[in-house]
Amino acid sequence: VAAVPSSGEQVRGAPAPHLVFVPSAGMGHIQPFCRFITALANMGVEISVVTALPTVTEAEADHFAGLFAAFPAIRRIDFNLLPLDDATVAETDPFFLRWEALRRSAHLLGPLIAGAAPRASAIVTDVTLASHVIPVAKNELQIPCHILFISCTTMLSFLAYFPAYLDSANADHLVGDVDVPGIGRVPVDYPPQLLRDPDSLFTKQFIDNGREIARADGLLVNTFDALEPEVLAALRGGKVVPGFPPVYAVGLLNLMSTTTAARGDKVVEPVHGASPIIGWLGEQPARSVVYVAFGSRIAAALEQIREIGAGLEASGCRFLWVVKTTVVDRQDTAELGDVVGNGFLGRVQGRGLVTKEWVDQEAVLRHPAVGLFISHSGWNSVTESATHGVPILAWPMLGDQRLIATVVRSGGFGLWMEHWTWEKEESIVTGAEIAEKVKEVMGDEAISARVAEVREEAIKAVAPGGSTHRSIQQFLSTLN
Ligand code: UDP
Ligand code: G50
Repeated sequence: VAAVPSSGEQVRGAPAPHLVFVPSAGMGHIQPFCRFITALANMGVEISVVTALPTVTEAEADHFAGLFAAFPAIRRIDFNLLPLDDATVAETDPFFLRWEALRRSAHLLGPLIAGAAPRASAIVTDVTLASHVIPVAKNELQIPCHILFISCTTMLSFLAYFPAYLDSANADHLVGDVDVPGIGRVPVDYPPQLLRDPDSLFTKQFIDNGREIARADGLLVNTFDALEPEVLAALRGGKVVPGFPPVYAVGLLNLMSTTTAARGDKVVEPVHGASPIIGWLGEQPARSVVYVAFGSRIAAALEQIREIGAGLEASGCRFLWVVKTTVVDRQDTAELGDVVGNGFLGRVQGRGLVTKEWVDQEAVLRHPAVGLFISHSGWNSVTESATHGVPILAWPMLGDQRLIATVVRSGGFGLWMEHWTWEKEESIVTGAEIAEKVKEVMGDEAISARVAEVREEAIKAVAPGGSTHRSIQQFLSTLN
């Protein structure tokens, strides 16, 4: 058994374990993978990363390039994907299509990973690829396979239980509320809505992955014990799925990657040029700015974009607003002024900053001028906000985002506007309502106090002796 490094110390005297990472697609998946890899590399773990190039988006490409530039010792294993056949053309989401291409090419991973030197100790892959990568690891390579789970533990429990739900409901898709043992009732409109469609590619992948994760050697979740204590206990106690594999709470990964760098032999921090956005934030009073962003892959409807603009304007608050009009960044050719509408940029000049560019979201949330985050509640966004003590106004749209919003609500560190949806045209949220909510939450002391507590708990978890730190050591101690 290899020596277990304590945080920030390189493994000395014993051969370091060699982990082969097989990430999936989408920044919400790539970002936590890069962070976990950074944390482990800072601890002296040997790492290879299987990369399928070109990536779907520019943001993903930039991110991988940054990782390999910061850690020349990390090996890149190029993965040439097989083309998708016609049967999948009905699907339009570029990320689901990439997941499918990775899944259908997974049998090619065996020889690629068998050729890695030193011999791989284990594979760490993404949940979207679980049903295809776990068999390669276990049957063909005979090495352990772990899943780095990039969403919340509530989502993981739902995923793990979903196949049993289908069996008990005698259904092949989501048909009603789901009673997840040990967790409670999940209303039918909280899980990914695509699960109501038995023919969607997403549903097929989700069911296969849900079944197969029970055969993983471990689930590494981007959370920490004090953030989701009950759900973690239920999952670990076998209440959700009997005999479920070990669940390691290894988050929050944004904190893990930076704290290990600070303590490690190699200090690797991303290098950012002087950013005009951070410069502007520096001129604003503490806690005065509302940050508005809906992740890396959601394009809001034009009409809704205009209402958000009206709401921010009417709130009287300072704001930083990231506007996205396309799912894939490479396709974005719109003019910002046209998107936000007539004279908006001129009217809010000085008080509001609007951009279509990729922003360094962590740097924004870390900035003392930011007092509120209006977010789609992607798990990375939520955990980044909590880490920096910024309250969240959750406006989930699709996928896992509503289940994540339940975590924000039950954790008390933000508000979930449950009737704010994005699905139907008649449900456009008006600027007046947005303005009113923004003003209300900006002054909510209970939420501010609670998010400050969560931040403290998160910092404790990643410190030496903290729950995350111990979980990572436990995980590493299983490798040889
Ligand atoms: N992100 C960023 N700048 C942007 C948009 C997104 O840094 O302009 C990062 C964000 O900090 C987060 C990730 O991209 O780490 C998005 O993941 P999340 O789970 O929040 O949402 P998704 O994009 O998967 O919907
Ligand atoms: C991305 C997305 C929609 C979505 C999710 C995304 C999740 C995460 C968990 O990450 O729910 C998950 C996704 C797919 C799968 C298994 C688990 O097959 O755009 O819902």
